[in-house]
Amino acid sequence: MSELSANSPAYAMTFGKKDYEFLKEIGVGPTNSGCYVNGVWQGNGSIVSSVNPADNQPIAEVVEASIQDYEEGIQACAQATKIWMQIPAPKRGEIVRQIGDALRSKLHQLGRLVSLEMGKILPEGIGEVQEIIDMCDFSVGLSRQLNGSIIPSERPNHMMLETWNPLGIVGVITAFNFPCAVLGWNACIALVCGNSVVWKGAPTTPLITIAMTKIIAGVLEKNNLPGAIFTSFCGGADIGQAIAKDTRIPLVSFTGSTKAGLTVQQTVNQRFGKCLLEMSGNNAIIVMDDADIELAVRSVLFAAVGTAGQRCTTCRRLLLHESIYQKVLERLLEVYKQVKVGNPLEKGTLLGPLHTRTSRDNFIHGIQKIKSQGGKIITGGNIIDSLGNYVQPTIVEISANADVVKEELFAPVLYVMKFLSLKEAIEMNNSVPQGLSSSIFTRKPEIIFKWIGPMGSDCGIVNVNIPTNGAEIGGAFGGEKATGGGREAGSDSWKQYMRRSTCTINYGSELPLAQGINFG
Ligand code: UN1
Repeated sequence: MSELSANSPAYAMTFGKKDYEFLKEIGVGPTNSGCYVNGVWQGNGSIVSSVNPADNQPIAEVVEASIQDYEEGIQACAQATKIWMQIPAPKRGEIVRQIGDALRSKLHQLGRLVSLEMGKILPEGIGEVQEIIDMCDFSVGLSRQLNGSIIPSERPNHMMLETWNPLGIVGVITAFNFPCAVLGWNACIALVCGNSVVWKGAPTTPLITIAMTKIIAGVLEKNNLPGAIFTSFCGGADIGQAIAKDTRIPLVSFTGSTKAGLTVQQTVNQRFGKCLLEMSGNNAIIVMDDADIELAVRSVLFAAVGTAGQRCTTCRRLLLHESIYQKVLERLLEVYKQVKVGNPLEKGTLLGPLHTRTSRDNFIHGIQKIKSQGGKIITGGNIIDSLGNYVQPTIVEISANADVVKEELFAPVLYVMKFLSLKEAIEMNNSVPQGLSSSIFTRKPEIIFKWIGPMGSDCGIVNVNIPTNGAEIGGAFGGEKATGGGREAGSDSWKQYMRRSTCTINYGSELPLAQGINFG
């Protein structure tokens, strides 16, 4: 065992804690129906166990959706959509405001469940629920600002305007790593825009899907609205495929791997549906020679080790100017040694387990591949012997050209590389297939503006002096290239959840044609 041993006092863990009492307060029991269909809880598919990543013990059982459950749910949802889209947008905003309040009252219980079931540390679990509350607040304001525009017409007595109408049903497929925040980004906006939502949560986080749905269902019920406005399914790839194929769903928002997302995109495109894709990232932090080193080191720690490296915004590549290379690396090694690995629910833990046994196996295979491609492990590189899926936070020195550097390994593994000039650093940043997030550490305005300009980072998120992860909801979130091109959450992302109607109105009695055409 290396210095990061499970037996070391720094890694004291409390496994097997069975304190699940709080789950009752958010509507989760030992056995649960996993589909909310037409306002009723049901489930006729497989029975699955939700497993605690900290000890691989089952937490509770869930009955997933069958294809029949899905069909029933979509039919009811299509009916409910007709009611929902006719409710004025600010009134829809009021419903989303109530959802935000309901989430506020259960913030700690829901955050605890995220931590328990996904494995991220409690402050991050609570932060994730806070992210949906923020999205509710944002969307309430937005519900009074779904503004169209008036465009000058070239024809006399004509008026041209753009109005925004709901799409209908929005399908939302989310991943295990943000099992509820990503639902929030999509659902809050989709709902105020007048769409119903069909949600399939990640197969390994069904309890969060159920608890979140119960909160939303409670608000719909209290307001005498059809439950089918929010239809939700626990289930696997068959339900995901059904959503992708379904012509009743004009927009499918997918979060997950590039591989799975490509299949979804191709299926949705086949039927001329729209896709909003938020897929793999391979995010770099660049540290220039003038950077505030302490700020950079703290940022790298959060970006590379936070959420056990399982964010799509996790920093996977650290590009260091050669003149500060050694200094930064030494400081990083110092802070990595202080990282407390342990039960994510326990105070002080910084690194929880990976989400599943498979994630841990992927880490093992990833490390083998790294070594076979010339990677030098500077720290970490091993799993930690325990009942859970714990691995060591890992730093690797490797060539930027190694194939493995182009891939997303969903674990706390950081590749460190050297550069000589800004130009070289930007080229390295842009040299991977993915294009989600990026950050540079510098104090020089000329570097900052080059970095955010046309010859700078090619990512959707282009930060300065902050980590690659932890984006606020106010900005549009998403990335380019193999990340999929989608933009979710803030800014004008809402436009993707609506259809634009360009209306030209003739209020005169003549028929002048555009481009001056005289047609008889
Ligand atoms: C994700 O990993 O899928 O910027 C989303 C962040 C979070 C969202 C991450 N707000 O890190």
